[in-house]
Amino acid sequence: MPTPRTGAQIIWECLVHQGVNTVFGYPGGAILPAYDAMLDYPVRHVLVRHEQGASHMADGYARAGGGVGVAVATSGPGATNLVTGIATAMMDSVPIVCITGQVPSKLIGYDAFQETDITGITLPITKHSYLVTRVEDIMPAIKEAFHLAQSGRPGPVLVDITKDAQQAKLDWEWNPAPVKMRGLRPKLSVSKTEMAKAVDLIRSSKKPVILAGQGILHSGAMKEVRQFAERIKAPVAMTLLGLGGFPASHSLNIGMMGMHGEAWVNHAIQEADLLLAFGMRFDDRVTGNIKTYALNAKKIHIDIDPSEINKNVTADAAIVADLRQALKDLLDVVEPGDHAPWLKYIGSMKGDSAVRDIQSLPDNGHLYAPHVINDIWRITEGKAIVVTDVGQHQMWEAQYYHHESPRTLITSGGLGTMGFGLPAAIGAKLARPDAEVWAIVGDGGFQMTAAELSTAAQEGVKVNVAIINNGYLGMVRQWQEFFYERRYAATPLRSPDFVKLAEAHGLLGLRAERRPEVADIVQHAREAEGTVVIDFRVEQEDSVYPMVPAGADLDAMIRRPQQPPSVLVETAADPI
Ligand SMILES: Cc1cc2nc3c(=O)[nH]c(=O)nc-3n(C[C@H](O)[C@H](O)[C@H](O)COP(=O)(O)OP(=O)(O)OC[C@H]3O[C@@H](n4cnc5c(N)ncnc54)[C@H](O)[C@@H]3O)c2cc1C
Ligand SMILES: Cc1ncc(C[n+]2csc(CCOP(=O)(O)OP(=O)(O)O)c2C)c(N)n1
Ligand SMILES: [Mg+2]
Repeated sequence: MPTPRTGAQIIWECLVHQGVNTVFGYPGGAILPAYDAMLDYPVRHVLVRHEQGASHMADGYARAGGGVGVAVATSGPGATNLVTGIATAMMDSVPIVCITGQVPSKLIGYDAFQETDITGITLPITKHSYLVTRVEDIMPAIKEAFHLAQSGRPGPVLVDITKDAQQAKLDWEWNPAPVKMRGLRPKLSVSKTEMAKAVDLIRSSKKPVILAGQGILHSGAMKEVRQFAERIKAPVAMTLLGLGGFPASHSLNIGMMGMHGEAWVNHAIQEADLLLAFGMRFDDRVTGNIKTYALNAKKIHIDIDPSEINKNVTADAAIVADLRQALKDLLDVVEPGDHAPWLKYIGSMKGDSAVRDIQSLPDNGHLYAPHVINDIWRITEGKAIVVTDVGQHQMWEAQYYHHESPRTLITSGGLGTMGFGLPAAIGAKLARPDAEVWAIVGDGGFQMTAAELSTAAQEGVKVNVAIINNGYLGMVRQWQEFFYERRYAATPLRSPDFVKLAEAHGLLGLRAERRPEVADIVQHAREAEGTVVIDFRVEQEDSVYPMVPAGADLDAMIRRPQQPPSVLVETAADPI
């Protein structure tokens, strides 16, 4: 039965029908009708301290929980503050829906107070955006937004709703019919010709490498990837965003590829005769110099987005499909394989992996970031959801926290957004309240959105924040060390007393400066109630190794010097 509703009420009716029970936002004039109506609906509103926090929280919520995250903001500055989070979600294909208030429709185009063309601004960083000026268009726009955000390759959608549309009334009822959109007809059938080509390439390959990307998580293809890898006995290399899509402890998992990937993985890729790209997009951090990338290898590319095929790397067999479905089809026809000599060869490049276990190295009085991260991994038994910020600590996390299951590493890969870590961790915890959530952040990135500590305190959300405090914008300092003759322009960083900062928020603040202190402090944080901030004072000028300099050949890596002052070595048998 149609019932009288305001546009503001329709917004919440639609969100509740979409299964939304938590939103992240900040009020203001143009969205006030919606905020007023919100009080009558069973939705938890998390009041952020800056709208960037809302879009990152919605992002972390979606990545951790596998659903859609929702951010709400007012017009003008509220909407523009969402932009960095929207771009972050776009680059990493994360489904979020952002709802913004807009000035009354009659004022659009008159430079009204807090008017900004947010649909125009976000055009290139959303899958789609709507400007809704009539109350009757609110439901179709919100329904389509949720559909688009999750369908095919996921991504962010923005719905900008004028104040008068929120205030107008309508006799309204929910339309449960599925969304049908003209122009959105993804052709997702696995081509028989391409399948046959793929099967031939797999059969004749002696040195295959599976490149496991984030598409595995999106399609829920963990089981199929595992079955496939075990069937053909091929090594599996991970992208940063694919970590967790294939268990770190699996004997076929050889580790991360790319700029800061494992040396043996990059060598294996360069020497492979077949690459099987599963839901990954050959980012430049993954390929290095594209002209010399895996020249000996044929490529099979499975991706749901046809625009990814032949974008960076030419495919010899291309399957445009949901990865899980494609692998199911392949598993029906692919014969068992055996690549023992190839696996042995990669193993020999890897050397004695115990050397990489930094816990077995003697304590030289210095605290290194890998020690901290390795201890967090060990103490949480690899079961925590770890959300990182961007920089050196992010790469060390990828190297030293071993992810066994999907959606346990949440990190900004494509945009590399500093400030992502803390708010995304708060979002992740709200999506997965039973999970232990750690934010591993740098001293620089943490300060970009540290105000969200206040959100965590007000909302009673527990995340453990490990600040890898090296006194530098470390990753930039590393580039200055390697490529700019150690001219540290604008990278030394003074920070507030992080313990006192935590205490100012009514939160527990802890500090560790020596290696033996780490384990107890990590345990203390886990057991404490509420969000805990730990200031880990680590070695200031350590660097992330290996490193493929930007644009260099994938196997032209800078390696960790084996001599003091560094006690960390990569492997006993490094060839270079
Ligand atoms: C400081 C820094 C350093 C970095 N160093 C590295 C590094 O050393 N190594 C590294 O790997 N990355 C690194 N990155 C991350 C890098 O920039 C990319 O974000 C990452 O490599 C992308 O991984 P991806 O292709 O798996 O994921 P995405 O970029 O998310 O691509 C996923 C692909 O899967 C497809 N897809 C989505 N859903 C499905 C589905 N259902 N079925 C099939 N396909 C689907 C999408 O269309 C897309 O093409 C770094 C980032 C930063 C900030
Ligand atoms: C918003 C934003 N600004 C600038 C950069 C460039 N950048 C990448 S890493 C980095 C340094 C990060 O420093 P910190 O947070 O202390 O982490 P660390 O590298 O020291 O672990 C900078 C400035 C970025 N990625 N994002
Ligand atoms: Mg730093």
